[in-house]
Amino acid sequence: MTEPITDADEAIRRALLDAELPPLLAALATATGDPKLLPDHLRPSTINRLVPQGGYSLEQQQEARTLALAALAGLRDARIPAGPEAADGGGMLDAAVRFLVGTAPERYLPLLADELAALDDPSAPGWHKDDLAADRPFHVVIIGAGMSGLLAGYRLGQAGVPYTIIEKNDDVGGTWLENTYPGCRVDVSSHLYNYSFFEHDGWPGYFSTQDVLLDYFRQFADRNGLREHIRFGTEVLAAGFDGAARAWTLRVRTPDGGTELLGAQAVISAVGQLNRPSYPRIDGRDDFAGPSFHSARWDHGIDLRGKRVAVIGTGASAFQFVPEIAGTAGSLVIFQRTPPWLGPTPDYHAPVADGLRWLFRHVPGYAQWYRFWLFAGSVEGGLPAVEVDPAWPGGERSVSAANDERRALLTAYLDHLFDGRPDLLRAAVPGYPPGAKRMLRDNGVWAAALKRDDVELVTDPISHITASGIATAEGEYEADVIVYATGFSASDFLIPMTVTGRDGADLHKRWNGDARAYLGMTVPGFPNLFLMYGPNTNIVVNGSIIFFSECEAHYIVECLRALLAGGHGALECREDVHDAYNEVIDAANGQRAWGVSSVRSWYKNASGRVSQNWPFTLMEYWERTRRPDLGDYHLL
Ligand code: N01
Repeated sequence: MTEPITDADEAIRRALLDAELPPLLAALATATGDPKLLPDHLRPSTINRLVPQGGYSLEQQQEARTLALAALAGLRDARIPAGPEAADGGGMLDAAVRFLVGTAPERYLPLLADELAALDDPSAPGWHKDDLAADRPFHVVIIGAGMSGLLAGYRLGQAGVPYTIIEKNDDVGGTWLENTYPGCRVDVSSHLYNYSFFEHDGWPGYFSTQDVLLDYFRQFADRNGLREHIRFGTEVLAAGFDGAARAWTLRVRTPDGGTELLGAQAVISAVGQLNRPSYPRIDGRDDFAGPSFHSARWDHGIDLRGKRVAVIGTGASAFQFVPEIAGTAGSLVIFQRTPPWLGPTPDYHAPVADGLRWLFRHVPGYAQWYRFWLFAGSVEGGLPAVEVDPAWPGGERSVSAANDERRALLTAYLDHLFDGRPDLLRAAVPGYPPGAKRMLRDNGVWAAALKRDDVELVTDPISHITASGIATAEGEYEADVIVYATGFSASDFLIPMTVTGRDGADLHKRWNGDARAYLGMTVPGFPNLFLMYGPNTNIVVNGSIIFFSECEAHYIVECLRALLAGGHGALECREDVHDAYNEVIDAANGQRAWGVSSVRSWYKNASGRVSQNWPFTLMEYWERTRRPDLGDYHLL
């Protein structure tokens, strides 16, 4: 609920300096019903989030603030009481949507309408098991209580389908529980990186830190009674499908070290992609005499003060913790194999501005419109800049004119960051196209850390690890502590579980290191097994991964509805449907910067196939996951 406005004009004027203006006008128009708040000449010229304020000129910004001030003063003087979150005064909703996203393709409108109504939870199951198959025993086991698993449990609860979540850790949160390294935070806007239907009271920062996100997921679990369905400290070792019983049996390791068998009619794997630490295969790794640990298993018991710390890797994790420990450690030596592209993000570490917070609290629906605005810009996000132009002669520099333009901008940013340090600049400019590897958000702290006298960047390849440090062909770098910031075994889906499907088929043998699924969720031969954040469902330049989880949870629950309503035992993806789908995915990934570049990245598996990334817009996945087409499945 919003709070009534009591502030004087001057205070409102100050708050407006922090406003994101286009969605503010939309919110005020729907709150007041006044169409004059949506004049044609203040329509944003773009929904691209890289362009501030929808492309408003300074004059347009000034005019938008003047209009907003008058509307806010009007709300105050009329003593409009605290209202519902998304008011639609005077039926302005459609006009406001078109005002904001008029530049978006018409096809996006249904998705955007859904998004705007998110707090009403349009994706909630519109059915209940009691109404479809009250007496049919049907229990679902969900593996993992991270962001996806909690969501799956919540949705099943809404549909009245009994479920148990098996979680190897002692708490919820998944990746946000396990990654506690200094400086850990998300690189998607806080106001987008959340469940669309579960609002936060007020995100403290534009990009949330790990503790804030962990708290959010804990609150989600607590407020929705999810914990009583979770068995903590329990790990799924194996899952097998019994074709006669049309049921799964899972073997789990219990907290006391014993094992137990659990039955389920369906299994949802929500084990994540980026959670099994990957340690590099470097000779002598076991010889190191001092302490060493992986960034995702940060050893807070080791005091880094005054120590010589060696860091291997310069991906997203190192990028966040290096600036935090530089200056605490006695010295830092960072081993870089491939530099990341850096996306300038001045507010990366900034708290949400006071004025913006004030507006969220006082303008009915503004938080929703703000989220909607971020979302609209992320449906395509950076995709157009990573699409390959086959006629473009860019080689490993760039994949299209737009990509080359991005390269020039990002290189200019690096020039600026490393001004006066040609040695660091040489090491910092990537030799691959922007988007081929994960780009990192940057506000300058990485370059500032590298420029310190007590920090050294080494680009010579590591030859081996010794008892006292790390050796390259040029010599040895002595260290007291080694931190492996070497990422995750992202393409090892569902490892180390054994998963046996119909007729004894082994999932890992089927995949042979090259995991594929239909819509990232279902696999031929494995009836009633659903994967969340499965193969080719990772997005890297557009949007929040939580959007994908919401699409997946919706689709899976709709599959279960079809089973219960139709009296079917199980559904199993058709091989031809699966294969045709994967051909489309592979062809499209081959037309993205990450597919054509030869650079190493966690987007690809050992065979070089892009097994992680979704190559299209959010729209395509949303459309494909609204309702299962039962023709895609064998019904058992
Ligand atoms: O892992 P990475 P990460 N010798 O795989 C290097 C998410 N995430 O944990 O590039 C030397 O990106 C490797 O070098 P190279 C996010 O999606 C998000 O940092 O392969 N170096 C690379 O530099 C992210 O993309 C957030 O040549 C070796 C590094 O180790 C993903 O998780 C924060 C090596 C690994 O980088 C993974 O990020 C953190 C070797 N033998 C993580 N082996 C945010 O939201 C590997 N490397 C901000």
